[in-house]
This record gives sequence, C-alpha cells and structure tokens, in this order.
Amino acid sequence: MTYISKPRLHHPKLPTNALGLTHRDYEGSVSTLCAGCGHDSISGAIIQACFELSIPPHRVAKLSGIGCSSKTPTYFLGASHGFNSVHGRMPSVLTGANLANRDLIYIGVSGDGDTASIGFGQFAHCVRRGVNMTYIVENNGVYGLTKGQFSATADKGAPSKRGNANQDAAIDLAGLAIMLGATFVARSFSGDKTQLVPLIKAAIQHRGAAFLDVISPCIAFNNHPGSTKSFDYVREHNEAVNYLDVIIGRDPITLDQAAGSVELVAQHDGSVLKLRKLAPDYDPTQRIAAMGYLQEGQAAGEIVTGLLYLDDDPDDLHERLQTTRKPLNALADAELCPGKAALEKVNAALR
Ligand SMILES: Cc1ncc(C[n+]2csc(CCOP(=O)(O)OP(=O)(O)O)c2C)c(N)n1
Ligand code: SF4
Ligand SMILES: [Mg+2]
Repeated sequence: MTYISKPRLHHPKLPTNALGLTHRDYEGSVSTLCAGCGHDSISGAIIQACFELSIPPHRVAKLSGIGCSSKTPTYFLGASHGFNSVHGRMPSVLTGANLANRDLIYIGVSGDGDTASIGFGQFAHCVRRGVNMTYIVENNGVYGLTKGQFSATADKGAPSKRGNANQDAAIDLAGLAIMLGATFVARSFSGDKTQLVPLIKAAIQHRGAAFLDVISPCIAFNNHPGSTKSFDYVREHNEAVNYLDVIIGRDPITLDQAAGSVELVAQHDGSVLKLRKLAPDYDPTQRIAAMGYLQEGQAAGEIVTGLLYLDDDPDDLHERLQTTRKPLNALADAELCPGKAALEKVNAALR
C-alpha cells in the first residue's frame, strides 16, 4: 500500500486533550485518495472523535477490507494497531481479534462494495453476533478503487457517469443492520461533521455492535447529476431525524434541556446521549418503528440521517459466550492448562 508519512513537527500551542495529546497525534499518513473524496472527511471525523474522547491511540485496533474506503485506516490513528485484510473479510478478522482481546476499541472500516457484495455474509454474522465494535461503511454507491462499477447500494435507475441506468434494487445497509440485531445504527453524510463526529463518538462508547452507514461521495465516478450519492443530491435530500451530543461519564453531567426538543439517553458506561430531535415523532429506541421510518423515507426519495436505532442496554458477544475477561495473550500457563483433574471433569461431562 502506498503512503507518505507526515512530518512530526507541530506548533507547540496546538490544543491538547485530557491525555495531553494534540489532534496531530491522532492523524495517520498523508492521504493518497482523490482530492475531495468523501472518505477523507470521514477519516477527519474519526480523528476528531478519538481526539475529543481522549482515547489512547494504542488502545484502538482499526481493521478494513479492500477498496478506497478500506485504504483509509492508513490515514488516521497512525499510532494504533491496524490490519488491512482481504476484500469483504474485515468482519471475521475483527471478530477474531475482539475475541482474543476485548480490551481494545475496535473500528472496522469498509466500503459499500466490500460490505454489501463480497462481504455481505460476513457483515450479517458479525452484526447479529453483537461484536463490540464501530463498523463504518463509507458508502459511495460504486466500486471506487476499480473505476466506478455500480455497487449493491446504488439506487435503481440512478445513472452511471457514462449515463447507463442501474438495473438492480438497492440494498439499504442501515435498515439491514437494524433487522440483523445491531444495537446502535446511524446514517450520516461525510459532508456533515456536526452530525458525524458525535455519532462516531457515541458509537465508540456503545458496548455492542454499532453500525454507521456514511454516504461518502466518490468525486471521480459518482458525483454527476442524477446520481443519488453525489454531494448535491445528498445535501438536497438529507432528512436528519436528530443531532446528538455525547457527554462522557467522567465529565460532570450538566444539561440544558430545551423543552420538547431534547431527549437524554444514558449509555451503559455512564455516558449520556443528548438527542436534539428534528423529527418530533422519531423515537430511536423503537426498533420496528425505525425500520418503518427508513422505508417511508426511502419511498419519499429522502435520505434519512441521524441516530436511527439504539438499544441502550446491549450485551455483546463476550457476555453471551462467557469468555475470559483477560486478553488471551495475558493468560498464564496455569490458566491455560488447568490440569488433569479439570480435564477429567470435562471428559466426564461429555460421556
Ligand atoms: C477477491 C477480490 N475480488 C475483487 C477485487 C477487486 N476489488 C478491489 S476493490 C473492489 C470494490 C471496492 O468497492 P468499495 O468497497 O465500495 O470501496 P470504494 O473503493 O468504493 O471505497 C473490488 C471489486 C479484490 N481486490 N479482491
Ligand atoms: S476513486 Fe472515488 S472513492 Fe476512490 S479515492 Fe477517488 S473519489 Fe474516493
Ligand atoms: Mg464504494
């Protein structure tokens, strides 16, 4: 993979977070994507979210598949663990890593091709198992890296750059994630950092499967008139149901509630989501209603964005499997080999 490292020098007066780190400490190599690609804005939002949450970079594992989107982990969190896997295989590699070490924060980055075609099964099973992760799809409706073929999220009838209309029905990944059992589902737009940064922060804080579908225009192959994934189209059809702020547990929680328009949702780790409701009838805790709302928006030609579904008391895969709390690489010999008596007991139970 190509990369250009950034000079380490930076201004001594850059603002710092609770760890004394600057925004620069959360950056990665210089991006080699097309200038103006939506994916770079998402990398910027991830950097901002991790900086604001004061996450120690070495506590993050970033994983991806193949595509322009899957290249992006090289461009953020340069001091974190990273694994650029095979096309569509990020979810299983992330699941394995998470099972081996639950102490890291897992960020999976994928594309609409990577997730909605070759990795479709992987995506489905990772989400339904409730792996504790932030799964981000950088959704541009095309295979950007291989020069702009329609992906499975391209809307039916939407024209390619050369004018051919897409013949197939689109897959709605956010709707599917809700159906499959994700406990945090949101949609946003790479060009709306005000909405996207808090959503990423909340997804990272969420202890369960968090899925984010981020519309991210491909300026090289899918930013023409008629495309439903272009900057102009998304700006014109964006129907935000809510905006959030995330107040993390370790901060004193003081809230100014605007009557009728703010809803507070406490998360398991003590953080509080402060939802500024834009659609007064939208309640993100109602799973079935959320699915219906998405369908209605789609039928009306709207791109519904915001926090779409939240289960504020999720359990994750480790809880269900009752796995050891310790990362596997920290287990001592005695824990790994409990001895002959323990083995006899297991064997006896199976007879
Ligand atoms: C097994 C396999 N099949 C096909 C490819 C070719 N390929 C590379 S990237 C890609 C699609 C990428 O599209 P997407 O995930 O939407 O990422 P984008 O580039 O649009 O961000 C394909 C088909 C591959 N690398 N490996
Ligand atoms: S081809 Fe498209 S998706 Fe790939 S870097 Fe360029 S603009 Fe981004
Ligand atoms: Mg794509």
